[in-house]
Amino acid sequence: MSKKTMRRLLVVGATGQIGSELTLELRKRYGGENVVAAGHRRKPSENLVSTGPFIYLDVTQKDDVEKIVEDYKIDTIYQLATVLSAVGEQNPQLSWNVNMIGLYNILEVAREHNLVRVFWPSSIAAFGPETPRINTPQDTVLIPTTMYGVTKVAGELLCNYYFLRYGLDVRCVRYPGIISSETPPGGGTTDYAVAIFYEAIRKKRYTCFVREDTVLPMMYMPDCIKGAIDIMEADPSQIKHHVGYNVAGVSFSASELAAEIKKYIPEFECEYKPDFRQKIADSWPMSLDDSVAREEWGWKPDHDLASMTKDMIEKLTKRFSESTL
Ligand code: AKB
Repeated sequence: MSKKTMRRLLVVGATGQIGSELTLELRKRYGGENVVAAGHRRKPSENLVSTGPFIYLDVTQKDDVEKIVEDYKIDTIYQLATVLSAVGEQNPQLSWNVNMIGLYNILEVAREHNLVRVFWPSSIAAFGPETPRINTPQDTVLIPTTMYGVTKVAGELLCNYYFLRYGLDVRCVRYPGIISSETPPGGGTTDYAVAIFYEAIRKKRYTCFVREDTVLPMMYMPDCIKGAIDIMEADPSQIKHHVGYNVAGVSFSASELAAEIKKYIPEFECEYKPDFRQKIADSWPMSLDDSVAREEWGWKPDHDLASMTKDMIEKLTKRFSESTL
């Protein structure tokens, strides 16, 4: 840990898929009052509101970001507010504004207020069709063809610039698709791998928007949270890349996931009707080489396809049975 330690944390995008679970985990570690949750569009869960401060924030408004940092004496920010790939292709201007202006505001406020550390997730969307798709290296071609991907590459470069120019300790990982049972993602290409569980349990059928042979890198939420916390708690001497670290979880095709779910729900039927998201998926890696993250700060995922599927089915089945009581 550096001489400056993280004490007062702000999670921007706290009502989103990753933010909602990361905030609760951070509150367990650092204390509820010390972790301020900021959300924008989605209504916060009861849990998020009852375990610590919650505030509405539009990350594109720098003055509002600054006010929270000053009011709550924030020293560390997790910036998770983003417009994902599929929605970003429907509204590229919105994607640029939220993703780039939002990140720029966070970095500027962090610089001006001399914050200890910033976390910002890049994504496999930073890669493009010219990138090697199997075991994609850490340092490789970054020419994405989606606006979301463009904002991820530009964001990585911006974070690196703030580190080199201002010494801001900003840390990034390139997340694969994230699979989780608490808060659904919204507007991503990898969302099929979450929706398939909800539909398999509720309707025993799912129409998948990518082809059955589409292989993408994915990660289960507990590994995603672990990655965010481990990289932020690593000693600064361990962090040599201030652009995104590749972090791999598990890679599988859509039909392999459907087959794994069928082991628990034998009557489950999946059909495949690829739409515009297929082209996005085809431009992304199938698997990642995350050896640099493993070597530098000890990254190691815990979940594979089998353990993730079992846990997802158990958690969602329990939740749905409780909500129909
Ligand atoms: C998306 O599908 O847009 C995201 C991502 C891979 O960053 N889940």
